[in-house]
Amino acid sequence: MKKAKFEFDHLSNDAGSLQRAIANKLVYAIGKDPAAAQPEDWLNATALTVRDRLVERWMETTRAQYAQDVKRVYYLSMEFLIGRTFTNALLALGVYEEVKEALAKLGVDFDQIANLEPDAALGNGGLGRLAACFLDSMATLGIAGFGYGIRYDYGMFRQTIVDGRQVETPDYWLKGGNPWEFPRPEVTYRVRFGGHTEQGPDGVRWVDTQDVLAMAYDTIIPGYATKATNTLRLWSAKASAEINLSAFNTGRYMDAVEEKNHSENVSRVLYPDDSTLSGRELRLRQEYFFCSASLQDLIRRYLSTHENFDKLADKVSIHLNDTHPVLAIPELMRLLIDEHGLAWDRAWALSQQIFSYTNHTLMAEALETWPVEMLARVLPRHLQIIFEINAHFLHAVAERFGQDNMLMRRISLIDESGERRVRMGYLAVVASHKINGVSALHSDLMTQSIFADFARIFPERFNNKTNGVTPRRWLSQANPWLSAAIDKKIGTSWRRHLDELSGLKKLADNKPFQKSFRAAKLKNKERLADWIQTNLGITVDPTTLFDIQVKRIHEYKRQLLNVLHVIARYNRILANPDANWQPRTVIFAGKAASAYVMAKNVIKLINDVAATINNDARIKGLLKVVFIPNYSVSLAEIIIPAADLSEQISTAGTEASGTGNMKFGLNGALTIGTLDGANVEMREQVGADNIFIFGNTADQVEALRNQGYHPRAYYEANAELRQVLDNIRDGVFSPEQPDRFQAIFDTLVNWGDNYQLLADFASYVTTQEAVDALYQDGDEWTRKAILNVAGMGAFSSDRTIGEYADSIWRAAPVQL
Ligand code: 26Q
Repeated sequence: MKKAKFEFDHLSNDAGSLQRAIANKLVYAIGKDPAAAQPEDWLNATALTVRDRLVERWMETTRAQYAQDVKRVYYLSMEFLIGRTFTNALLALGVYEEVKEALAKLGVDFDQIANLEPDAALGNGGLGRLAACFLDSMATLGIAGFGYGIRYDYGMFRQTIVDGRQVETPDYWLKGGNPWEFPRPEVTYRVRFGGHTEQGPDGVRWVDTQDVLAMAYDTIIPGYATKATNTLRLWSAKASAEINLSAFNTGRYMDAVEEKNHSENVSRVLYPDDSTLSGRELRLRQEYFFCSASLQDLIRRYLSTHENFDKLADKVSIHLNDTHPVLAIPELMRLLIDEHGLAWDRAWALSQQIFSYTNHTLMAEALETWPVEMLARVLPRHLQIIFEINAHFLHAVAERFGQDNMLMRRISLIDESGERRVRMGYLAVVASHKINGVSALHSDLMTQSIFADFARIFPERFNNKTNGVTPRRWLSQANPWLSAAIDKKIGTSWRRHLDELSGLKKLADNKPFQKSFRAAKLKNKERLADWIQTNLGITVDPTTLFDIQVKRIHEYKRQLLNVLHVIARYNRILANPDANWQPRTVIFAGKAASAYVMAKNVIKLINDVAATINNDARIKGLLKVVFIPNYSVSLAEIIIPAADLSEQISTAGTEASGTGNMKFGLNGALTIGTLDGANVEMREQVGADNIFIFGNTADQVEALRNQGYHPRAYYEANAELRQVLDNIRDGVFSPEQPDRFQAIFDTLVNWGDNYQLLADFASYVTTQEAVDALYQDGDEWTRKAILNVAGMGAFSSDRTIGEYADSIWRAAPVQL
């Protein structure tokens, strides 16, 4: 056959070419007359123009990956909390200034259209954002990494505050279209549910299933300052042909529409719980839906260039982001055995080399289990496979350690203590060759607590990979002022080599650098103050100390401890209004899971305390409290650079890592925090003198719990604490309903104070005094803030991904 002649334009990136390209897109792709174009149209036209410029690199990378037959890493995650793509793509391509200029020539305001882009909020919080940072780092390092997840129609709910309370509204993020994605209707897989299994002559058959189709949508993930790009492939549910045909043909038109809707519900909405689990069947179906489609897809890709499965484990790594994708394990076994005819032992050996698993929480209530009864109904073949894995595993353990029935009950993949349930974490551990925690402390505690038995059985599997964040989004993009000040001193390559920030250490005392560092911080605080003024109508003074806690609202994260300090400070100011107080603005933001009553109470309390203090003329602006609604990635990019003080105050032993802590440090905030998660390593990196550590250690927390913790004793012994708690109980912040916060009081004083707020209160308040004192010495504060930035080099997600690639995935970069 004659080779077809195929040529295409190589696209230019100068402002003039971009200007023409954007105008062309507006007319020919969007179909709008420039005279009638709305800002949204300009955004979409510009996004398509930018996307074109990513495609060439994308194809080149994909070809090189095939030509070099590199190992591919599949990062399976129910959540990818991407945020906005526009500015990030421009910076990755190095065309930010050019596009800005092109738009200016077209009479379009860059900032206006950039702010119109909706966040892709396909995640709850830390775990989902980590997945997004990892995609950025895999692409930047040239690792052939594929993200696989779900294209939810509705992302994380939008939070509004009505009367001080959280109200959730749906986030239909696709309403204006998504210019970044490529729909791939030809990449569609059948995902089966229900039915039953039959033992046939050549193996097990899974029959009488109800099927849903999974259709792929691809988004290009650009690497920073490299041609390497990767793919995020998200699955959307489509009704199968049978559903579309059978019922429609038999005249049951409305039934058919309903059935179609029902089957497409599987990718409808992100579950907004981040650690109280909803054991809903739809959630299980979501998990299986994307695992099955992803596994079918990656096997097809592998088989397109390999004749058999001999090299599967050399060419494929599958990483499980928490237990949410653990059904990928029995699904791989099913595909290899039932569809491709491999023997059990061979399929199992391959699986064990291919899977690795990250644990993100130790808290018992967040560990995923599914009722055996439900699995039997929804995924009967997978349940069989899980039982068989369990039988093999328990048998092997008995061979090695003897028949210890207590041990067997403890480590069985099936919890038999009540209604029988499958323990997804244990399944992940048994099937993976590597299991990691996300900070040194967390990885340590993991092998001492939830996986203690397994760490004795498989010690070589357990390891630590301390989390990191991408410096592109979290410093370069979010904080152009500080970035410019840093560039002037150490050059620009810290964006790819964050270690180079250590070059700022010697500048910590340098007066001109201190001055530019402070000027950048002030700019960021002014930007946030403007945002608050415009959007909330609250005036905050950018010269006050900005004390910020932003994260999901959770009892273990102890926003309530922060509130206790705020109230104590309020009382102190009232008692002594003319003392030399350091003025503070205390800022909160975060969403509560929609069914988490206590977390919602905390939001109401914060807002009631804010209303009381902000309207109390006696305070004379010495203290302000602001709750910023609808915390999101794009808001984080404005809030975090404005912080003087970062609140990382979880009960020691509960926050697996934290990543907000790193983002704040990178932007020149000092941390007040407990020795929890990655705070421990941050202290090592910045030096104990440059971080405010308070409270009990994880060991002390545990000891206190074991010896019997009595919160009421702290209440009785500490008059200031007692006053604060009595204020809450007596309705000082809720005079129209004095008993509104009785449950908060009881939780802390009478019902056990599970997260030991009262035990840490005194130490926290004393440490806050030290914060004030240091802030009064501006140069000394700035010196320490610089040392914090200088110490954040280790917390780049590039470092984290480098470690995963070397020691877990054994994946080398593609050569371009
Ligand atoms: C599971 C089943 C059903 C419904 C929801 C869930 C679910 C969803 C999300 C369970 C947990 C999550 C999210 C957990 C999470 O974000 N963990 C955080 O992960 C970060 C990245 O490693 C850490 O930095 C944080 O410390 C950890 O809390």
